[in-house]
Amino acid sequence: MVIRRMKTLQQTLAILKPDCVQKRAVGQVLARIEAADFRIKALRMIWLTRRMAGSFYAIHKDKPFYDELVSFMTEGPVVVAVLEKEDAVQAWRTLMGATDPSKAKPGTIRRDFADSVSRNIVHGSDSEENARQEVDFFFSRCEWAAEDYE
Ligand code: IDP
Ligand code: MG
Repeated sequence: MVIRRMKTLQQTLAILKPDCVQKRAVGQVLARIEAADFRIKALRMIWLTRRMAGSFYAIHKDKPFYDELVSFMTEGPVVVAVLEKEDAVQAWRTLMGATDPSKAKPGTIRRDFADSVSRNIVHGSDSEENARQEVDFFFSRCEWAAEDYE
């Protein structure tokens, strides 16, 4: 008899931003991710160039906070990760909390660790399509697309 798993796993991209690394909160944030039942499929620390950060956030290039955002994202290294779980895109955004930490729900990562709407500790993809693009921006498929390893 063949037992098939009915769950549809989804992947999303997480970034632990420079403020997260500076606060030495990487371990605590990763622990929350794992406690929330995500599987970490790929993980890397990288110091973004202005070109990379600007390109990653190109969707915001006309926003008043774009220059501030690029400067912030390049002020130190970040940790990028592919997270996998059922409905991962929404689940990771829920765990992160609202963009503005003062509006984020208690118990969310941004509420507990972030200082402001600009320095808000973590990034998460906002749709399945953007998640695919953002994962591809940082990782080669061969780094994380392997079959389940459990
Ligand atoms: P998100 O990270 O919750 O998806 P976005 O609206 O996509 O929020 O904004 C991207 C990032 O730009 C935010 O996480 C934050 O770092 C920064 N940002 C957003 N809004 C503001 C703002 O009003 N002032 C300064 N920085 C902002
Ligand atoms: Mg966004």
